[in-house]
Amino acid sequence: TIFVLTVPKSFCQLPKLIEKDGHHALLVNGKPFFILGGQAHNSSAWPAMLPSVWSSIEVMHANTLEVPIYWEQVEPEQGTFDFSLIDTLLSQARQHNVHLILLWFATWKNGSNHYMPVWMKRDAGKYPNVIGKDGKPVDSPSPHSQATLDADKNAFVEVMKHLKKADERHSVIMIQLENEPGAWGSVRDYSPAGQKLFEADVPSELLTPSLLTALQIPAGTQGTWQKVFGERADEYFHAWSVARFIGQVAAAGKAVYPLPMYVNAALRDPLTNPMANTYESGGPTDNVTPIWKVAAPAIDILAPDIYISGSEKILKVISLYSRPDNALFVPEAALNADKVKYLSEVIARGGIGFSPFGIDDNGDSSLAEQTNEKLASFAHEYATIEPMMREIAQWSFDGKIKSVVEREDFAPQTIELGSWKAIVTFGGNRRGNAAPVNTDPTGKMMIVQLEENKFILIGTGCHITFQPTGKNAGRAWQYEKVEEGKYENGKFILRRIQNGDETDWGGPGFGRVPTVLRITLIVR
Ligand code: N0T
Repeated sequence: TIFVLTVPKSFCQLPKLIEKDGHHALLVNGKPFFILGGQAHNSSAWPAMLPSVWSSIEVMHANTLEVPIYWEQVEPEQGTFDFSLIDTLLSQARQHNVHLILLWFATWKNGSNHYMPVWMKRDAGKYPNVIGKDGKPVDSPSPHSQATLDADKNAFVEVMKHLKKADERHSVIMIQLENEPGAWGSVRDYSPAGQKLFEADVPSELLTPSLLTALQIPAGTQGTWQKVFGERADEYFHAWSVARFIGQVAAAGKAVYPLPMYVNAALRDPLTNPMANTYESGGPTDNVTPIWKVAAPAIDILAPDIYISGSEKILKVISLYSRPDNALFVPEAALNADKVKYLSEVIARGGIGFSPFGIDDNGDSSLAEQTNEKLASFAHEYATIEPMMREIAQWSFDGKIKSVVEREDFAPQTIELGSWKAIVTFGGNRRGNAAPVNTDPTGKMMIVQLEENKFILIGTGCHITFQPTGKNAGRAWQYEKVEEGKYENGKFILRRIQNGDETDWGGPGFGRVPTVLRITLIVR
């Protein structure tokens, strides 16, 4: 007997990004997919470290592992390539039924050249660093070296060739180019090569009316960097140079194997418009994303790494990076409980994924328990969302989801839902009566509007009630049904109906572990 194994066509579809009405989706096997991610520590992509990485992925209920691949390991000698680590990652990802995002730690890692192969580090003349204003070398690679660009491009193309062959099942759904590129310690490259370019005229690609508008420069301005961009000239020049470099690496890789690609940003303060000597200069910070879009069209997404605190700042970052031309993706967030609520916000904004950083025990097994504790709050969210991830990704893409997060003042918040207004009050107890306020503002509520009067709610640390508005304003109302349950294979599975004390005292309550409710309302 001959068995013919038919692989469904969707299985072979390349991961792809799409956009509709400012909402984005990452298609995996042809359908919107939301990345419930976890990122390994920097030095954990070694076979001996991977058991802890996978154990954390399991504990978290993550569907995607973000993991570095190292240029120094991939090309130990110039032109000699070692893909053993990539193959190990691919086979283990399949075993664990988890997707991968590979992080190409190459010319830039946090603004430095530390992942360049030794043969490059030994030849600083050929692969130079940035020179600071004081004439001294800075610990950051120069974006103006053709030799460095050629070497990075060449190695990355080999990686993508290998992936194309070795990953027909598309375990790898996206690639991060470099890591937090830019420079700490100098706003730009003052080397003779850099200086010459800086003193030349701004390239015409950068002087389009739409870009000048985005950068708030009067239309028609032209001339040198200094003349066109004034006090921002140094930073914009570095952003242009770094983005051009990485854009060419990405384009070369995509020509071989066109996976979605992104670059991550070490953020600047999103509220005070500080100068670039106070943050990493040249990376895709919020003020230079328009430059990056023009300089590096092969980069699909500019993505914020969220280590800052405070809801005002973080919500601002989320809105700055979710734009019709930029899918919102948070590839790194500090692994602590106060970041968890923003997962809902990213989903509600039509984003494509979220991932805390540093999920494994980092080579110290005595930290395993502590690590699991830190993972717990993400684990509760992921465990709730994971079985309904495909539905959530579709609703998010369709713009059906709204979210509020608890602020530092613990104040109630409202969500407009057409002929209903939802009022969310924060407090840690399930019961409406005598609910204490949360000790930390970790509460949040996400609402999916399925129909005019029918909603899916996922929340923690809050209560919700409704008010008829618009055409229903002033009418009496009540719950038709408050169903608690979960999604499985696209169907809502009822656990119980909430009524009586569970709904009468200030509305249904949500504890520390997220609950999924399906609520239907009626007016009388
Ligand atoms: C992140 C991580 C890892 C004045 C830090 C954050 C990761 C990288 N960098 O653990 O190194 O690979 O992307 C930089 C945060 C800078 C904060 C500066 C505050």
